[in-house]
Amino acid sequence: MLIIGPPGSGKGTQAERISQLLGVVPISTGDIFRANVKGATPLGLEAKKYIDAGDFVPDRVTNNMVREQLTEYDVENGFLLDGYPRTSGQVDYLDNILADLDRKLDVVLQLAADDQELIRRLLGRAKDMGRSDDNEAVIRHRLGLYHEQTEAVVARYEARNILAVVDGTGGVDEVTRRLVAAVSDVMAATIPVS
Ligand code: B4P
Repeated sequence: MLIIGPPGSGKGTQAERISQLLGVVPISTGDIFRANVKGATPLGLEAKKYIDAGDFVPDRVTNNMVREQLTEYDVENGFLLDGYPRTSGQVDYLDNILADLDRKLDVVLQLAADDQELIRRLLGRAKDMGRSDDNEAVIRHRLGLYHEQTEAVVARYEARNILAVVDGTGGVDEVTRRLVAAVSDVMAATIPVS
């Protein structure tokens, strides 16, 4: 499964809950980058300048990292990618990784919320957690990149009939319930009628 949405839509919050509820391995590219920045690893040093500016880390770096994660972890019972793919090139690359692993995507969850709500949430988080990419100019840039590049990713999965668009507004528990219901609806629709 994938969870896709603009910055602040609640991907990180919900990915943790959904992966626990469904017993699948969570893989968040944003979290992996931040852990590497914190540990000052070569990957972290390279990623930091992009993250701080609100830009995407280049595909060659991100793609290799995801391949390593999907190969290293036991994803036999499923995985939930959070924040990847974000570009059309990453969709192609993920298709290749999954073909090599003889796996396929069942469900793509898109979390929706409007830009005003997203900016409000992220400015709130800036106060609480002080993340280096949560200031207004960088937040607007990240939202712009989502509209320019990641919406095309969503459209590609919609064309494959595995997309579920879920309202990301309201309480956290309420959104979790909607996501679980959406997963089961998409899965039920794949059962052949005999
Ligand atoms: P991410 O960590 O994925 O950051 P993000 O898109 O801003 O989403 P985030 O996880 O922070 O927010 P969430 O929706 O959970 O990426 C960070 C950076 O890493 C990127 O900008 C990029 O540079 C790099 N990167 C990552 N993946 C990449 C890729 N594939 N390719 C290239 N570069 C990549 O929102 C959480 C906030 O909303 C929290 O404050 C939470 O408390 C609040 N919230 C959640 N649910 C709520 C609700 N129902 N009501 C109110 N508030 C809620």
